[in-house]
Formats: sequence, structure tokens, C-alpha cells
Amino acid sequence: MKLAIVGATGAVGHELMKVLEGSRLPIDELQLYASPRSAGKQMDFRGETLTIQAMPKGAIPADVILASAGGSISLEMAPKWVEGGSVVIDNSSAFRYDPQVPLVVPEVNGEAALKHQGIIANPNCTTAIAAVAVYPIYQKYGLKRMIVSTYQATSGAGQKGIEELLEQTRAELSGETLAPSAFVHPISFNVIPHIDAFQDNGYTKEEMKVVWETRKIFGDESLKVSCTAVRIPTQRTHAEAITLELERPATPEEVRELLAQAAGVEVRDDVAQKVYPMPLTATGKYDVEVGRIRQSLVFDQGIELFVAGDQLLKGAALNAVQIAEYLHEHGALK
Ligand code: A2P
Ligand code: 11C
Repeated sequence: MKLAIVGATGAVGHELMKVLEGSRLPIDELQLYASPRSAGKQMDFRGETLTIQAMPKGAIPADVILASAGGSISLEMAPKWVEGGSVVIDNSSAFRYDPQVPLVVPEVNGEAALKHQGIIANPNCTTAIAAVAVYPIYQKYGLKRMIVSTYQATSGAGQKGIEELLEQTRAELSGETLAPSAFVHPISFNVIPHIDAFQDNGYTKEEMKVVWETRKIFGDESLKVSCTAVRIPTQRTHAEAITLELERPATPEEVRELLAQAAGVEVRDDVAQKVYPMPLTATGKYDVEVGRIRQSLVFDQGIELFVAGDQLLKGAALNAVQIAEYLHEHGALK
């Protein structure tokens, strides 16, 4: 299989390389593309040194293209890549709401990927992490309402997000000020309840992505979902507090047992031992950590939980590679 990464030098691109190292995909050739600024730089893959090329203006000679260079590049280029015969797994939001394009979390709706017409969309990271934890509960007990509050790491905004956190924190500790650029306000020693653009309904686009995408992935357009998305000064891994109102009653113990068996989930829920999900423990893990599972005080048939998932992995690179693996294993790739 010939594989290409577009955006290989970015925060997600680096993770794609690492996940592909250990992937079951039969990779004969890996091509790396980025902006002309990165052309000629080198990256290592499975003991070989690969040279990054400037993304071409037209088709790319690869069976599968993992695109992670932003929405405008995907929007413009993905149709050309598909025309050239490639299957595109797109990490941007450019095609997620297109009814012709499957939006896939393999643990939830892997089979949707098989109906692709060239492009498959990878969900927003916040959505993917919540979906892995919530879908088993949705399937078994049904869901009336899902309320999400997020604690999102700076690398959600790409490499420049982490750099701004570190530089601003260093500046602040030296008594200096570094004006914000990746974020709209200082992120050091702050939290910002504003990710992506505000919409007419007062929610941000990041928050509405959780609503729109959860419904599409679960195949349930009537699901009531609400989200408050907040940027916090961590480097990596998004955390989320999730309140669920269930159709049918479940005890916290039943939910714990269900999630202990669920693919892509690691239950970390032993408060007596101070064990619960945190960015520091979830970073670098393929599984999404779930814990603090308890009966809600607000909904009679309600469960509250806390999740932490590495948004560069399950929220992006890992999910994209898992989609490629699913297609390969179901004979849906050349
Ligand atoms: P480059 O490093 O050459 O700028 P992140 O999300 O971490 O900011 O990464 C964005 C990725 O998209 C990087 O690999 C970046 O490459 C790539 N990229 C940005 N602009 C372009 C472009 N015009 N053509 C191809 N790749 C691009
Ligand atoms: C963030 N979740 O943390 C965003 C990044 O829709 O793919 C991913 C945006 C997206 O800023």
C-alpha cells in the first residue's frame, strides 16, 4: 500500500508517523507532504529517513492520503486527490457535515466507512473522545440528553498552541507579557471559554461540532446534546465532564462494568486510591480514560462521568489510522 500524509510536520502529522510505525497496514511506501517551507526536511519512519515534499498542486500518487493540513487545504485538494484515485481520510472539518461523506469512529460506526465515495471524515477530537466513552452506554441504556463541559489542551490549536502556552508561561514567570496570537486571550494562568467562532445561537463552533458530529456518528439526529468548550493551559489531551440522562436506569456499577468491556476505553475509577482520568495519565494512550462514574444528582436516570483522551491520538491520528485499517481489513482499499 502506498500511503501519504499531508501536513506531516504538524502536531497531528507527527503522531500519524508514530501510530503508522506500529500499524498493521501493509505500507510499501510512505510519502510526506507539508508546505513549501518544510520541503527537503527529513523525518524517520521504520528505520528509514524520508524527505518531506511540498504538497503538489494536483493528484498525489498514493492509495490512501491522511490529510491534516487544515480545512481550506482539504476543501480545495481532497476532490483532486479522489479524482486521482486516492482514498482520503480527512482530519479537518471541511467535509464532516456532507451527507455523502461518512464521519467515522471505528468503535462506533466503522461500517459507515465502507460506503465512502473517496473521502472519509475524521471527527473533531472532542467529539471522538466523548463518542468512545458514551456510545456503549447509549447502545445499552439509550440516551435522552448529553451535556458536555470540556477542558481542552493547547495542542488542539496545533503546534503553535503548545508553543504559545510555553512561551507565555515563561514570559509571565519572568515578569514579562507575551501578546496572544494562537488564542484570543492569554492562555498562561487562564482558561478561555471560547474555541472557534461564535455562532448565532451563542454557542461556539467547537461546541456545535460536538452536537452535530455526535448525532451523525451515533446515527441519531434527535439526540439532545449540549456543550461548553473551554481551553485550559495544558499541553496535550482533552478532558471532558459528561452528564447523561438515560432512557433506561443504570447504576454506576453497571456502567463501570459495561465500560470495562468497551473497545477503546480504560476505566480509571478508584477514588479511594485517587485514581481518575487526567491529561497527565491519558497522554500517549490509545484508550480514552473514563472515571468519576456516579449517579447524577440532577437526573433520576442520570450518570455523570469524567473522561480524558489524547486528542492527538484518538481525537486525530489514531482514529484516522484505525479508519484506514478498518477499510483495509474489510477489503475496501486497493
Ligand atoms: P509546515 O510545517 O510546512 O507549515 P499544525 O496543525 O500543527 O499547525 O500543522 C499544520 C500542518 O499543515 C503542517 O504540517 C504544515 O506544514 C501543513 N501546511 C500548512 N500550510 C500548508 C500548505 N499550504 N500546503 C501544505 N501543507 C501545509
Ligand atoms: C481544538 N478540537 O481543540 C479543536 C481542534 O474540528 O478538527 C480540532 C478542530 C477540528 O482546538
